[in-house]
Amino acid sequence: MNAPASDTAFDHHPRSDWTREEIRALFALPFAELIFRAQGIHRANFDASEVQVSTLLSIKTGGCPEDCGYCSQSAFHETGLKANKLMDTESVLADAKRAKDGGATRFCMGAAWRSPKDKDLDAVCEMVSGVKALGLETCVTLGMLTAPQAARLKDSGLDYYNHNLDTSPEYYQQIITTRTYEDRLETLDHVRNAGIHVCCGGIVGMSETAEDRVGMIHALATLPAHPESVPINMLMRIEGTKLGESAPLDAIDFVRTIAVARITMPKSMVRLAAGRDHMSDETQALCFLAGANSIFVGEKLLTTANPSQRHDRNLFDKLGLRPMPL
Ligand code: SAM
Ligand code: DTB
Ligand code: SF4
Repeated sequence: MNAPASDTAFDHHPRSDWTREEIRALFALPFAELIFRAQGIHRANFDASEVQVSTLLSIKTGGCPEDCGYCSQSAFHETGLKANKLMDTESVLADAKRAKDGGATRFCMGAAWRSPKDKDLDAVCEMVSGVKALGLETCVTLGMLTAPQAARLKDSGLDYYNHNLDTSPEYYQQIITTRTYEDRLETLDHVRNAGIHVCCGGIVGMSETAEDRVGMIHALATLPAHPESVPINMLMRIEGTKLGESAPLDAIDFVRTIAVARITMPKSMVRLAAGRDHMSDETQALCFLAGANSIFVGEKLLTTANPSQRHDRNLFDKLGLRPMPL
């Protein structure tokens, strides 16, 4: 079938009833047509010169009991990564202050847990309150949550919870076996019901098929409400992980994924997340043209490299982009 002639550019209510056929047809558009539509929708909803800037910190690294095939931190993988205990609050706040001085408006803290223990959650809540008091937006990603845990995080001042669907429902079982797609949807429900903004996206470049990318965007765009933030990660290939030898995804296919996310979730922040360190400035420019309007800055993501601050400042200057104010 043809791509829908009018998408949601001027609709006030983003659609949550996208069909896979419609999403497949968007992916199949001629590239210029796809970018033109994504740009129109981006401009109808955002200032296209502004990019939201977040910084990541791994507050508890490695030794994770989950078997996510892409991850350096899974105990199932021999990646040479040193496992660490949960950081102390003071060091986390010092890092958050540096992130703020570096221009970030949101600080995202990640922990390599299946789900947080209540004692650990006490410490994370203290970190969240401290980061919030610095005048930053707060985000954490701690694995699966119960409803009471989500409520506690909300009370501590949490703005966003990151929990990704990662890929299509049908490819998922080949990537992760220790928790299900339904488990993830349940955590997302708890987060949403607690009144925390949802950050939920996925990874491409995991040797998935084009139809898996359709399925991933379909799953995200048909959630009960669109995630406020949609990170699209290009796989960081890590030696020793199950997916360490995956064939790289063509950059144009990556840009198409961003564009279809923008068109189907018009009011969400679409984040050009992991993978920028291996991307040319030209590919990143195409991602911004396709409607990406959020990035991670800082020289490290959780365990892997990200472009230098100097490189990113230069990129913003070249493209005439500005950090989005809070
Ligand atoms: N342990 C928590 C969890 O998985 O829910 C939080 C941290 S986890 C590292 C957060 C997300 O980062 C994953 O869901 C995945 O989408 C992304 N990610 C992890 N490793 C990656 C890699 N090598 N390349 C790209 N994205 C990755
Ligand atoms: C997300 O979607 N991407 C970020 C954040 N959420 C937590 C993580 C990217 C991790 C990349 C691999 C690493 O640095 O270990
Ligand atoms: Fe653990 Fe998260 Fe890595 Fe999966 S992605 S192995 S849950 S740290």
